[in-house]
Amino acid sequence: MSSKNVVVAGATGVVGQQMLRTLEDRNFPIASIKLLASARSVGKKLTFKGEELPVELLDENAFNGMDIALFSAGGGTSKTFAPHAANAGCVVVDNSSAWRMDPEVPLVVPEVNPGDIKLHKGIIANPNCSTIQMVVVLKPLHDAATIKRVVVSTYQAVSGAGSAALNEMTAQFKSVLAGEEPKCNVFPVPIAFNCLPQIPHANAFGENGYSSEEMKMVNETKKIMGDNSIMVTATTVRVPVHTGHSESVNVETVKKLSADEARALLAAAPGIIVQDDPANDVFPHALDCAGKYDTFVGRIREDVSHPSALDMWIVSDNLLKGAALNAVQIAELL
Ligand code: 25A
Ligand code: L14
Repeated sequence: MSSKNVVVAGATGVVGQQMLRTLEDRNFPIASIKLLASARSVGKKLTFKGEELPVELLDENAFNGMDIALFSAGGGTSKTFAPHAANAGCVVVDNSSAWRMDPEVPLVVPEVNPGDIKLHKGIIANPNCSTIQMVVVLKPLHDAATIKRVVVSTYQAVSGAGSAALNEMTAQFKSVLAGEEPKCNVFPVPIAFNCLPQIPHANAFGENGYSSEEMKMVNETKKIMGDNSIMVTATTVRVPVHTGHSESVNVETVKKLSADEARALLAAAPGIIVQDDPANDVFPHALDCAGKYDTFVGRIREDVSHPSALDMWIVSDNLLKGAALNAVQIAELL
């Protein structure tokens, strides 16, 4: 792979920071790197490979001469600036929801549909975090037994909502433990000592009663798996965890899979670690999965209420496989 001129747009954010660490850690071949953010961060310094680099302003001209742009600066920023980057000859890997369902834009998880990358016209979308870790596990099951329907409930970490949300949770825990009233700015109600069935935290719900996060899981799963017949229903919940999304997933298949068959299929699939020895209390936990690249699956069992369905527990780092790592893997394939 020849060295590339790489842009990280949104470099100061929680995902942008993980993009830098992932590019370093995987030794991505970099000729030059440019770190972009909004005006309030211009002049800040970030380190990359031991070097201090200045944060520059994300504007229309920032992409000239660059090869790959990793975007994680929110949907509005991507909508405005990704086309400028693409016109400047950059391939954009966009982590926001702005372009994911655009029929011209491939939506890629390298373990599932790497071939779709070739169809890009300058922008490739990185899927929603909860969807990525789920489809990594669904893919080998679908190939072996054809998935009919998926019922998922998520337990999503606060880091998904950005650094201001993490700071708010920490402050709320301290307040409550000190016997004071927790203050809310980011979340509408306290996230500390609570569960919020509302993601995102503002304007979450559509006319059908689903939140936009839930409908992302429904729609993005079909697009990534390349199969519109897969039925998905989701309930997405924010829990007071720092990093690592957990998911309870029920998968109904055309052909019956035993729990042992599913474990064998998943153990052989890329990007997955089966952690499933409940007799010895071995199954995935968010705390252990944070900072790791893999998707972890356990509690695999045959659904006692259905002749051909499995229940399982899927955990992965929402900032890595759910965001930064998946984007860097796409860049590696490019
Ligand atoms: O619109 P969406 O798609 O729903 O995305 C909304 C937010 O979700 C995060 C990301 O926040 C995004 O802004 N996000 C997106 N995809 C995600 C994923 N898969 C995801 N989170 C988890 N998983 P973030 O905090 O990770 O990163 C924000 C970055 O974007 C830069 N940015 C924002 N607007 C920009 C822009 N860059 C250029 N032009 C714009 N118009 C942002 O830079 C950051 O790098 P910044 O300079 O605005 O912020 C620098 C520091 O300021 C802190 N901060 C953020 N918001 C506030 C704030 N401080 C005070 N008040 C705030 N409201 C941040 O901590 C940041 O470090
Ligand atoms: O679609 O946990 O990538 O708030 C990023 C933020 C999904 C939700 C996305 C969060 C969103 C996520």
